[in-house]
Amino acid sequence: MNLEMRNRIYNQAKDWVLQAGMVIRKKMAEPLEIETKSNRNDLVTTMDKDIEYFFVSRIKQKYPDDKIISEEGYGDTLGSLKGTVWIIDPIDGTMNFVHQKRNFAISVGVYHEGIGEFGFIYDVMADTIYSAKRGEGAYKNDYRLPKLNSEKQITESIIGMNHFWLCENRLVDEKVMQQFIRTIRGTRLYGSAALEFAYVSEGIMDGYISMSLAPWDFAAGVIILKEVGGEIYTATGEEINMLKKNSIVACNPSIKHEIIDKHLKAGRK
Ligand code: 2AM
Ligand code: CA
Repeated sequence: MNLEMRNRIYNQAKDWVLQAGMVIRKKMAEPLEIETKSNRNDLVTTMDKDIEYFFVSRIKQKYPDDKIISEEGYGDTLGSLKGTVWIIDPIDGTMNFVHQKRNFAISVGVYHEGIGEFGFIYDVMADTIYSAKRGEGAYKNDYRLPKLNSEKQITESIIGMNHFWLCENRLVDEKVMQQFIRTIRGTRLYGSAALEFAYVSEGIMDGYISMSLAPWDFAAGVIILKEVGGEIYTATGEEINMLKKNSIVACNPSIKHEIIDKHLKAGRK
C-alpha cells in the first residue's frame, strides 16, 4: 500500500466511523428491536445490523476488491488475510448499548496482507475516537498517546477481566485466579472489549484478559495497542489468530510474565 493510498483509506475509514457514530446518536431514542444469538444474553439489535450494513455497502462500493470480516453477517467468509481486509464490529458492547446507552464502541481495523494498518475504536456516546496508523503512533482524539510505562509492577496494575473467569472458567484453576486478583491492585469490567483495549492503550488499565473474543472484538485494538508498545497474546502466551476466536491477554509488556507465565499458564486446567 503506497503512502497516498494509505492516507486516503485512513481518512475515509475515519470519516465513516464518525458518521456511523452520528447515526447511532441520532437514532438512540428510537425503539429497538432486540434479538438473541448464541444464548439469551447474546444480544443483537437492528442498530448492529444497520451500522454494519452502513460500512459494508460503502466499502463494497468504493473499494470493491477489499474484503470484510464482520459480526452480523454482511461480510465475507475468509480463509486468509490476503489483500486488504476490513475487520468490523458495528457495535462492540451491545449489552451496554441496550441496557446502559453508553460504553459501547464502533471498532474498525484495516489489515493489508495480514498486517494491521489502521485501527479505530469510537466511544460513540462520549464522542471519543482512539485511532492508530501503523508506525505513526496512537491517538485519543487529537492527543498522541505516550508509550506505556516500561516499569509497571504487577502489584500496581489494574486488569480488565470479566465474571466468566469466576463462574464459567474452563481454562485456569479458580484458586490461581483468586491469587492473581490478590496480587494485582484491582480489576475493572467495562463490557466492551474494544474499549478495554483502548484503555490499556491509554495506560489507564494495564492489562485486559478475556476467555474468548472474536476477531472483530480485537482487530482495531491490536493495532492501537501495538503503537504504544503494548503486546497481545492468547492466555497461553501464543500468537493470536486474526481469523478465529481466541483467548486474549492484552497488556503492558512489563507485566506479561506475571499474567501469563506465573498465573494463566501455571494454573492451566
Ligand atoms: P459484542 O458486544 O460485540 O458482542 C463483553 O465482555 C465483550 O465480549 C464485548 O466486547 C462483546 O462483544 C464480547 N462478546 C460477547 N459475547 C461474545 C462471544 N460469545 N464471543 C466473543 N466475544 C463476545
Ligand atoms: Ca458487536
